[in-house]
Amino acid sequence: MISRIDLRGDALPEGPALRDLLPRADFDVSAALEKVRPICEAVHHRGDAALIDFAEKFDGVRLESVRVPARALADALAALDPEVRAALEESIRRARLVHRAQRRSAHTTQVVPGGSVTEKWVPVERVGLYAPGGRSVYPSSVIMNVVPAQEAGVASLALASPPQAEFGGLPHPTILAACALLGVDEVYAAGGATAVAMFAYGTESCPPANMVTGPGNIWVAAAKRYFTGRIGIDAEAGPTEIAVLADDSADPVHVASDLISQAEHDPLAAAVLVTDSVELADAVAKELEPQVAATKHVEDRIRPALAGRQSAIVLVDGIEEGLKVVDAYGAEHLEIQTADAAAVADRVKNAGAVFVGPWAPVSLGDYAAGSNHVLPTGGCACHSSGLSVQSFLRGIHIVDYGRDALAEVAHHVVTLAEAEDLPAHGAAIKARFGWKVPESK
Ligand code: HSO
Ligand code: ZN
Repeated sequence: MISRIDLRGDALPEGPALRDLLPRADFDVSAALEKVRPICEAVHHRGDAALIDFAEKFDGVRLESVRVPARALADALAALDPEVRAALEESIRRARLVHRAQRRSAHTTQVVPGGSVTEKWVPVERVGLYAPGGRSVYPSSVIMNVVPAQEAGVASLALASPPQAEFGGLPHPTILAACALLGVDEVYAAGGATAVAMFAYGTESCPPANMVTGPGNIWVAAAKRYFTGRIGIDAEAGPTEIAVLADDSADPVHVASDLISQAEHDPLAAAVLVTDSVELADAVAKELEPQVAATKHVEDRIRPALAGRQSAIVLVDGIEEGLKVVDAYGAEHLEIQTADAAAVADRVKNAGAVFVGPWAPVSLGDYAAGSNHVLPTGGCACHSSGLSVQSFLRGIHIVDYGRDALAEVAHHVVTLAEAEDLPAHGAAIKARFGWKVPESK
């Protein structure tokens, strides 16, 4: 069901050459870009009317309005299963604890007497959050997007999720209930690229947003790319990934169940085990069969995900080599199931999130560790972080210099302006000192 890549024996290649040996899904956002362009432009030109037409075409339901009435949110919360409600509340509580601690306060550096630079952190004013519908109705993702934005102090938060024909054109009730629990009352029934376009351009019923975040399929990723530069985005989320770095101390039953847990998301989901133990590799491969057979979503997602070219068991000579492999891969989620897992985890450089030891499976992080589950995929963990309070803040430098402080450095500024052939830059300094460069102290 899952292929094997044997990297034992020879020394591992470095950097990109190593990455090329590792499995990864095809997720070609640029090809999808051309398809979303007309959709985005239709929303630009026809606003709500285009959203309503697209809902009819893609979701099979004619909407009266794209804005979800407040009543529908209250009804969804009232109808929510009390156990689901309690679990969502606990998830929110833990996420708030972790994200609140990420807040940043302003910091002033006194560069010289009378000359300072303050970095202050200002939340993005208005954010549009996207929650997928269809196969992935995840109230947990609503929490993971809303909590950091709220903790960052974003004043205006709106959420969009596809209209569902079976719920009379409203987004899925659990999404609405999660919004109600989080205090998000501005919700729209719009899906995929149309929702991103709605937030980017604004329509009659939805004011434009400065930033759009949230997971989604390739169309959502393509729409985010289409608007990059016009609005802020979190990331172009690709299919979910789990990598497990394990030695012979790992329990194959746990490793197999964790690989399957993320394969459950999508036929393109990636499940990668990196191990120096052939015994563990054999045991996990064997264990996958009965566990897969016993679960749901088998033929449509799990089997194709595990059998796909994006998943594999990678054999390495030792945990040292394993660390090189997982760093080259840069997984969205990385589990360390080795002896002394904390020490190994400490050495990881590239991963969206690291899960340490046998009691921290990715499923915990998906719902209730307090960590965020919107994480970089497709190797983007090598340069990007998961969603956090920081994602919704802008750092602004406040430059405050008095006369003496400017005079002290004026000579250097004028010198650099001349070196760059920008005499008017230098003149802006000289003008303040009777058109002369003040003597440096
Ligand atoms: N593992 C997914 C998030 C998720 N899991 C939502 C369950 N629900 C991507 O990190
Ligand atoms: Zn998940």
